Amino acid sequence: MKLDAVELREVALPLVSPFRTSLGTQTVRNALLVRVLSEEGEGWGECVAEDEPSYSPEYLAGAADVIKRFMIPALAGLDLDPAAVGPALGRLRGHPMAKAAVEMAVLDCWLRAHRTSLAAHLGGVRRRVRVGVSVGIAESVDALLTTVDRHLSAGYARIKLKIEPGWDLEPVRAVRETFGDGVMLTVDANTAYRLADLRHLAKLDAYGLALVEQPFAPGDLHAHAALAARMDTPVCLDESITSAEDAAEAIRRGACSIVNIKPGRVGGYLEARRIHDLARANGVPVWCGGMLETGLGRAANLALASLPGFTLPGDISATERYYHRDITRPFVLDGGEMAVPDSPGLGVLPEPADLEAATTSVETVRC
Ligand code: OSB
Ligand code: MG
Repeated sequence: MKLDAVELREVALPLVSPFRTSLGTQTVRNALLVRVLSEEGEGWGECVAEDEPSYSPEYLAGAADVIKRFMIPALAGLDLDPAAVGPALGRLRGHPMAKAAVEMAVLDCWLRAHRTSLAAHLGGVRRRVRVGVSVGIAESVDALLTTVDRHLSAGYARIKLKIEPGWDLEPVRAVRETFGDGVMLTVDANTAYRLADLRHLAKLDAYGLALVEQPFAPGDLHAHAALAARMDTPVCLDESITSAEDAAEAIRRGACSIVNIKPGRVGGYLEARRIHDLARANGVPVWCGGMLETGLGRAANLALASLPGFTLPGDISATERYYHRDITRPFVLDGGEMAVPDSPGLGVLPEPADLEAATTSVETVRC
């Protein structure tokens, strides 16, 4: 298929409640949507870059620029299928989130034309997947317990607590003591610690966590391996893993025994599947991370999470946990699980009125 035009659209979705991590506080999700138009029809992608380059070096305005300036010209005129996008953009270094958004839009368009769902295309084996919720740093332990109680009552299969120095052992202990050993509990530090904190972090072993996610800087595999060697709790990497090669290296060095896979961070759903395959071949469990996606990214993440190696619940929560009004139909939680879309492509489209209401800018680039 050939691209006729690409539409770049920014949307602003106010969050139901502020989301605080060791990197900062978010109250609105500004997202960049990529819509490809071809003779075969349309396809939608979502770029998970955030406003500021804090979680990753990418940021929303930069992603829109690199797509417009370099990626669309690199694809224009080519006879594309989804697997051709990565190689066609291969000479552009970095920018995995921008690449992932473009590939996602081509995947959606191509799969719609071929009447195939993303889950089927990727090799999904489940119609429903278990999901968890990522809980931000709270004002107080009491406020945290109220929030966790609400999510457990809703039926979430796992609770992830954001931590940072000064907000770690105490909130984790309080949640464990209040809700008991039956709750699957994890923590995510978003790189907030240093090697000197190793002894402190190892105290988390007392709370039966399913994993500790990304305590150290993205490039510091050494610190993660050192922690893994002295902790019983499995170490999981998020920010450190930007490709299948990274994942292989981290596993080989003992820096993680679980991998958080986010398609945006690794350059797309096809690279995400490669990491899944590699991890599975090494007996390493994976789970699908989240970036406060709109319903488009949520639909695609559910498809990815239906692959056999995704054995831990993902950060794919119901729409109501993020937004009062999303741009697609709402996704709902049912018995700790969510349904994997099974219609062609992503299986969802933006609802025109909701999309209009959220849109802050649109630009069409002809190919
Ligand atoms: O580290 O997993 C993370 C959101 C934005 C940036 C980084 C992260 C997160 C989350 C949210 O934890 C997960 C979700 O989308 O529910
Ligand atoms: Mg994380």
